[in-house]
Amino acid sequence: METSKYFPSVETLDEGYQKTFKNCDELLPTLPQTKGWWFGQLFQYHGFWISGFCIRGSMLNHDHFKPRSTDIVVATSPKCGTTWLRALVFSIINRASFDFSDHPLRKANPQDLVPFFEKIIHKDGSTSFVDGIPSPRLLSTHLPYSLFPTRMTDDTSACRFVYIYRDPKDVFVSKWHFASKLRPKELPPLSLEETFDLFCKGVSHYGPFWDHVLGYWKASVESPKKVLFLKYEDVKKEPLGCVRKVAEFLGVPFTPEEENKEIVEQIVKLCSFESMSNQDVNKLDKRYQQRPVSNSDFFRKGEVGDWVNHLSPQMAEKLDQITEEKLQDTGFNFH
Ligand code: PAP
Repeated sequence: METSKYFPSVETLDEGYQKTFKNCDELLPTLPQTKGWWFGQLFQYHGFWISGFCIRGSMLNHDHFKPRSTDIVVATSPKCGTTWLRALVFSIINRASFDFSDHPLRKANPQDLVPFFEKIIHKDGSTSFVDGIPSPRLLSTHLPYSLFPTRMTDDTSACRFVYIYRDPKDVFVSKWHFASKLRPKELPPLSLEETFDLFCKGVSHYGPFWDHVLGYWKASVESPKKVLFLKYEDVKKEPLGCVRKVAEFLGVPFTPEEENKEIVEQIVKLCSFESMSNQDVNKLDKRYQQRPVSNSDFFRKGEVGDWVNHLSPQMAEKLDQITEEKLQDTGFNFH
């Protein structure tokens, strides 16, 4: 079980926070558990496999986070395009503040500009850090939509979610590569076949993948002003149109003057895989960053359909079949 080791000074916190930590510490051992693909345990929490640390983040959110109407949440199931969407949303929102030749995205990884919500909500052991971020706050999450409190998801709160999903075959391959890199060398390597079976059973970080996607898709249908639902493959195919769509959804459409200055084109170029993966900051290794993950780990190929190089036709067929079954009668179609 993961304990309060992340919060060494928990006793010094307000009673309300202490209560949340205590509730979480009591809850975790009662949940079904399994080993994560790299390090740590995953717990089955409200139907999703999540680390203890992120469950605690979710509980802190539930009990203490004060959303603002200007909050923008970049939401994804892991490996669906989080890094890319963070970069796009950051550059859309801040387009008037920076020159493209000397842009923050040339000096910082998108995760430092659009922080990971389940993680930073722990910073300082309370929500004080996240409360102190100036508006509009740009946050990023892997939490399923159903885990957000109603004060963030009902139509009266104006905070917005931009979600991106991707072909599960490419998601699995990307996740397997990522996990293989992160996995401690003392452990046996992750077999592609065994990991594939886990993914198919929904046992992966924030899995089952399909339930995650469906949660946001339903929300986008019910509340189109609150949740924008994008597809990685569409953004690859038509990046300019997608960037305009995101800006419009966020209430900051491009003006004719901005269009004349080709701001949309510059955003797309800056955030492209080629540009981002070649920034020195994104070539950094974790040893220099004192982090468990290197910035460079978030850039592999950035292509559509790389699964053909890793999955057998039988595996691909199996995953497609699961996808079809999961989506049956939902009204949603991956294609
Ligand atoms: P996360 O959910 O763990 O934060 P995320 O950024 O979603 O990771 O996943 C990384 C994937 O996005 C990688 O895909 P691949 O393994 O299939 O190559 C990565 O290459 C891809 N990616 C990162 N940046 C971009 C980008 N600017 N454009 C397109 N794809 C990108």
